[in-house]
Amino acid sequence: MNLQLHVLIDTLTIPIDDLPREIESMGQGGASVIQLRGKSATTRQLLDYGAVLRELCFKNHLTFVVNDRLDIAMALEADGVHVGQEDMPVAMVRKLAPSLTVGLSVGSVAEIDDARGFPPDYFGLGPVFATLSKNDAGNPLGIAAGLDLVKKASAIASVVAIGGIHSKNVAEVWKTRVQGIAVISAVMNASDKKEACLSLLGARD
Ligand code: TZP
Repeated sequence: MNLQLHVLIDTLTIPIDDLPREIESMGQGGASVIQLRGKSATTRQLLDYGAVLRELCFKNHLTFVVNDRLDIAMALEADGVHVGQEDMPVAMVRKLAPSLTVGLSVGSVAEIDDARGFPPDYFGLGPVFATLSKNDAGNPLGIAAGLDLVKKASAIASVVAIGGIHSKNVAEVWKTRVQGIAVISAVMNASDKKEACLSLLGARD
């Protein structure tokens, strides 16, 4: 699975009518995974918006992942589900939906160690830098501590770095040898989403 660039989309961020153009643009820029989020969305909103997103991901050869909600992921026949520390444990996700790719958020050695018994397919490791996109993201790890965690986590699963990553600091992140990065604002705040994706990926050495 190509983990290089996850773009996280909240149901409220891109109007549904703009999705076809914007998803195509992200795909052209090298995004490989689209994650549906919707912290304040109702189940019905997630299903309606997600159905459109799912179809567009299929059309543009992008992996479609649902954040937090295994029920929504299963209903939409998503490729994967991404869970946090307070969500359904990876072991239970595997039991209920063995074919799904599973991502797990981690931000400490303890959380990485905890995942050893039932490893996810990839870790979302962060926040690497300060972020305004998630209230409860926790303190930024910084690159030095982040690098340490990347090494530990890589022994268990692939690693995708997240949190405050943008075109000016992304080169430092790529140097840690993560398999991918995940972003919200770096792409959502850009009017040209293809360019935004290209510049994040172009910083890889
Ligand atoms: N998990 C840790 S940080 C974060 C999530 C979902 C938010 C990332 O958003 P941004 O705008 O790329 O910092």
